[in-house]
This record gives sequence, structure tokens and C-alpha cells, in this order.
Amino acid sequence: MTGRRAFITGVTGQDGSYLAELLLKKGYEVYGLVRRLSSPNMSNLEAVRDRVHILDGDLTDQSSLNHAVKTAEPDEVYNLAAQSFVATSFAQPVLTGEVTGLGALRLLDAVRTHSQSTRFYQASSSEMFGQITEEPQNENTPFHPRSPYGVAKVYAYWACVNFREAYSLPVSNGILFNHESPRRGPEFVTRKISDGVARISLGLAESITLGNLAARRDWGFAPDYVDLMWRTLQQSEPGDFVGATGESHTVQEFLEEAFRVAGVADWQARVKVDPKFNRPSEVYSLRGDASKAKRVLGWEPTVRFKELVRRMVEADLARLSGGKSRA
Ligand code: NDP
Ligand code: GDR
Repeated sequence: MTGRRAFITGVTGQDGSYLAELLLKKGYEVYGLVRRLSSPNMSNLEAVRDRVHILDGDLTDQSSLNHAVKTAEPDEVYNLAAQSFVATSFAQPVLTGEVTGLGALRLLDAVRTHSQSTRFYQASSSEMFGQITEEPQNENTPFHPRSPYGVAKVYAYWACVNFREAYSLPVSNGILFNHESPRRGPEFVTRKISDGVARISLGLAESITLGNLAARRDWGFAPDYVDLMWRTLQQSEPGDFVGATGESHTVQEFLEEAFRVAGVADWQARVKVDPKFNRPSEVYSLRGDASKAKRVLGWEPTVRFKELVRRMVEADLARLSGGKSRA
């Protein structure tokens, strides 16, 4: 496929960078929204930086979004930008609402005004399920968000459904469960563990300090999930899709596996627990049912739990020993 144009917000993030690479491989012209930072961080985009058209803008600034949509004239928009760290959303709830919630509405409005045939993908989240009422969770499971982040994502989700219903716009939600990679931000628990365990293994750190080890998540591999995003927008009818592996593990299981991969014995002696990492209201357990994505999109995750842990720990070991890391 050639000649198609895609506009990605959050292009410097974990998913945005993998998605940019995937779409470039498929022949798309790729535009990415980047907000001004005093110290720009384009490290995730390293491999494709010179092939992505960077547009300045911010999800809190309507005029920059209008301008970006007019400039890119996209066939497909992927709204991946967000204040995406759940813990920070408790400390900065209004900012999180502005960016993660209203930001999606601003972008929808820019598309409605300037580019009505554009297909729109919203990065919705399993955090919307929050305090779960059934397991596994699917597209019909009720939402009960447990953080300002989850609340903002529910707002954005319904804004998308509303624009689809009110204006017949081709807007879709991917309700994605946790997905990780060597490009995962260092505060998220999987990367904090892979980096911490690699440091311990190389003699650069003594221990790692975490919060709730009993939390359970359905962890997949980010490149699989950006493929789901693309498949979602190839459908002639818009819709909402859960993306998940269907398997869940505890933070402790992730830890044990990471220490095993790094060849460090006696993990209990290396792990401290500090309640400062606990959240005011926790999401204890999530596990997704992606059978609709399999049936309609032909999507299936290719990387399972142990392989994911291995890839992340090995990447951090390589990076910390001076090798390549962020594949
Ligand atoms: P990241 O945190 O890695 O990336 C977030 C991106 O948003 C970064 O590029 C960041 O830019 C950008 N951003 C933040 N604030 C603004 C703003 N005000 N204006 C414009 N851009 C902004 O997230 P992921 O790649 O992990 O996730 C992508 C999306 O998917 C997010 O919306 C996330 O909430 C959602 N999601 C993620 C899941 C996961 O497990 N990874 C699961 C379900 C949903 P900068 O580099 O400047 O900080
Ligand atoms: P999550 O990811 O909140 O699921 O959101 P995170 O990795 O931050 O937490 C997962 C679980 O681990 C527990 N935990 C810790 N978490 C962090 N960050 N640090 C710790 O030290 C720690 N110890 C235990 C947490 O309490 C939690 O239960 C991610 C983000 O990518 C969202 O943007 C996305 O929407 C969801 O995944 C699906």
C-alpha cells in the first residue's frame, strides 16, 4: 500500500514510535505531533526520525491541532498522546483530564471540522475497566475507572463513540491492555523491573523498591498492539476492539522471571516494598478477552509473558553494558 497519509499524536512515545515504523514500512507518509520540550527527547524515533514529518503542537492547544490536521491531510489519525502514567494522574488530575480526556475531544473536533472522511483511532485503555465486575473483560464489560487517568480515558472513549454516532465519523477505539517493550518509560513497573534487575545483575545497584507486588496484569508486547491499531483502521466500518493476551500475571511473577533471566538468585533479598508506590485506589487485576479482534481483525498477539520478560531484561542488560537496547 502506498500514498496513504497518517497523523500520529504521541509519536515520541513507546507506541507512537513503533506505529510510525510499521506505517513507514507499509508505505505511508507519516506525520507526528511533537510538543515543545526544553530538552527534546526523540530517542524512540531514532531509526525513522528523518522520515517522519514532525508537526509542532500540543493536545491542550486547539489551534495547533487544527493546523496539524490541515497540514497532514491524513487518511488516518492515531491519537496516542496522553499523560499516560496512572500514578501521576493522582498528583496531576486536572492536567491528566486536560490532556488525556479533553485532548481527544479537541483532536476529534479538529478532524470533524477539517477532514471528515479521516479514520480516527483512539488509544483507549483497560484502565477504564478498573474495579472489574467480570473476568476476562471484553468490549461489553462495564467501566469502573479507579484513577483520574482511567476517568479521563472513559471520557475520551465516549467522546469517540459520540462523534461516531452524532456525525457518522469513522472513529474507533482500541481498548488495549498493558503492552510493554524495551521502549517502555522507566517508571512503569515492567521497565522499572527490567532495568532494576539488569542493574543488580551487573553490580550497578543493590536492590529495587516497588509497591503492590500482588497487582495482576495482562501484559503483551507493544509492536503486536500497534499492528492491532492499524488493522482497526483498515475496517470499512468503525468499531471498538479489546487487545489483550488473555493471560494475566502478578508483578511478583514478573519480578521472579526477570531475576531468573538475569541469573540472579534469591530475589527476595534484592526487593524492597515501599507503600509510597501504592495508589490511592488500585486496579488489582485485569485480564482481557480479545476474541472480537481475532475474529474481525485477524489479530493475535505473538509474544507471550516469558518471552516478553526475556526481551526486556536482555535489552536493558545490553544497554547498560554499552550495547544496543531499544529495538
Ligand atoms: P507514552 O507515555 O510512551 O507516550 C505518550 C506520548 O504522549 C508521548 O509521545 C508524549 O510526548 C505525548 N504527550 C504527552 N502529553 C502531551 C501533550 N500535552 N500534547 C501532545 N503530546 C503529548 O505512552 P504509550 O506509548 O505507552 O501509550 C500510547 C497511548 O496508549 C497513550 O494514550 C496511553 O494512555 C494509551 N495506552 C497505553 C497502554 C500501554 O500499555 N502502553 C495500554 C492502553 C492504552 P513527550 O515525549 O513529549 O512526553
Ligand atoms: P498501569 O501500569 O498502571 O497498569 O498503566 P504500571 O506499570 O504503572 O502499573 C502496573 C501495576 O504495577 C503496580 N506496581 C507498580 N507500578 C509502578 N509504576 N511502579 C512500582 O514501583 C510498582 N509496584 C507495583 C501498580 O500498582 C499497578 O497495579 C499502564 C499505562 O501504560 C497506562 O497508560 C495504560 O492505559 C495501562 O497500562 C493499560
